Amino acid sequence: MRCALSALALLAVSGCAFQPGGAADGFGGDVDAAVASEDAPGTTTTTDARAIDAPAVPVDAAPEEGVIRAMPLGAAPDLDGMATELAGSPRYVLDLASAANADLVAGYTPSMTAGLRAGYDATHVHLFFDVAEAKPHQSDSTNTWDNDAITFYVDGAGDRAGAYGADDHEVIIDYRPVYGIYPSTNGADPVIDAVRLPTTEGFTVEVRIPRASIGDGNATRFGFAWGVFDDDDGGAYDGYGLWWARQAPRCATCCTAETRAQAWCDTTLLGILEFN
Ligand SMILES: [Ca+2]
Ligand SMILES: [Ca+2]
Ligand SMILES: [Ca+2]
Ligand SMILES: [Ca+2]
Repeated sequence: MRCALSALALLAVSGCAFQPGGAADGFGGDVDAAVASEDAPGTTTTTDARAIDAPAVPVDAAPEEGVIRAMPLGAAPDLDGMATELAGSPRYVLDLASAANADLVAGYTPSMTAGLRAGYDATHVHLFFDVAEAKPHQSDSTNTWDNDAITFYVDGAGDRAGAYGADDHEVIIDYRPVYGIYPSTNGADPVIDAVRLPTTEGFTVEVRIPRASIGDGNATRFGFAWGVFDDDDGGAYDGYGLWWARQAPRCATCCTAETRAQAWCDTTLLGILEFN
């Protein structure tokens, strides 16, 4: 199980938006889940014949293992829990039944799937997570990672050097919604502005991060990984896993509090997020 870290979590007010330094949107309530369940659009177009749902900006690079490709936003950014402005972004799919570096407790039946779309504009990186599970969402715990949650990891320098440096951060946003950035002692945190929206299938989390708060502020390719935590019965989490974990020599001195290497203490596991 994950070691306890001091949380830098900020509790949202009764609404579903949480914006440190800004006003909450107060956006919440059930919405149609179409946004959370729609298929990823096609990602390449090489002939004159184009599908009518082709993205406005075709991905110009072939899929690359472990790489999340962020697309230019296709509409004005609106932090509302809906993926409208990310309609042209590939949707990367994670199923806890087949997740990388999975940590599933005894007796847990994998029962959470999720998707991620990424986009960017002149000032921000946008991340859109859609989570689906049939069971009620758990949000009873103080630790973000012990609730139903999405998580992502940012290595702003893109060095994936192992030990968490000032440019390396773990972010967890849970269902309450509360977020934490870990470790709470290193460097300047990325600025998180996010909304969690319930859907009929689960929930979405839409995040935007000022590009100026990632690495040196000019990164268009940086270390990145993402995953989910599933808690199905209260208390500690029951399932955790990553979309992808890099195969690389691990940092021998990084995760001494864990039973094995984990993305929150060893950045050699991270993949990449790259602007298209
Ligand atoms: Ca949106
Ligand atoms: Ca780093
Ligand atoms: Ca759950
Ligand atoms: Ca549990």
